[in-house]
Amino acid sequence: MKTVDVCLSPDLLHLHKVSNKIVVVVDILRATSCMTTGIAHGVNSIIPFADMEECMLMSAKGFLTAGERNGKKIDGFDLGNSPYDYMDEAVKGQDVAVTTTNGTRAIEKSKGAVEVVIGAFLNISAVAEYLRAKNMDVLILCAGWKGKVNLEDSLFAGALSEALKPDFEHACDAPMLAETSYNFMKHDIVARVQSSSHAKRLNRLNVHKDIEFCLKHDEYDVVPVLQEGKIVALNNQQNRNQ
Ligand code: 3SL
Repeated sequence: MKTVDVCLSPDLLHLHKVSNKIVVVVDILRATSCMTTGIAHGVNSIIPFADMEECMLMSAKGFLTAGERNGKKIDGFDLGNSPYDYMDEAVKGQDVAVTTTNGTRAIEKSKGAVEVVIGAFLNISAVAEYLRAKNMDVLILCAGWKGKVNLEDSLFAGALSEALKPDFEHACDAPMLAETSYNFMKHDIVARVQSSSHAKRLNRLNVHKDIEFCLKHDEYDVVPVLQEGKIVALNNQQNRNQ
């Protein structure tokens, strides 16, 4: 039987073998929610950069630049790291270079995987359907915050692990832990996440509406995947059933 595992922080990724797995990267607040929103709203491609300077250089190549450090939009960049930035008509059809504090770093670290999928509550059912159709073990990698575990990514890991039942078995105890947390909190998930450390950080920066939006389930039916370093939509039925 296929297995699902959860890595609660990129700093724990060395404990996992990814070369034979699909890695689902998640940064609910807000990197992978932004990427999912962008792809759903017709962004052509999104290139993730761990390094801010490298990302900035993409501007000269015709890319829009996007991202944050410690939650704040980077000076000189075209977009910040709000899903609402990616809903703008002007972003449709564009290529975006993005760098964020944790999310793009987690993607960078996943590059040895067979496939890297971008997960969020916004597209959780589409991602689950895609994973069920594949004959491959799955690792859900939580971006966390600077190496530390966070609530919202762990809750997503539990929700996705739960959604993969009964086709997958747990590779270790982390999926069970995450599922139990999700099932305990899912009925008032917005209130629960509002008390998380990163929601408090965002609220201090006057970022309020993003939090509720990023916790919406199944807003979009897209599966963003990393292909040759670019995040693009894998959204036709033929590809999903491969
Ligand atoms: O850490 C990240 O990758 C970001 O998503 C953090 S923030 O929500 O934009 O502050």
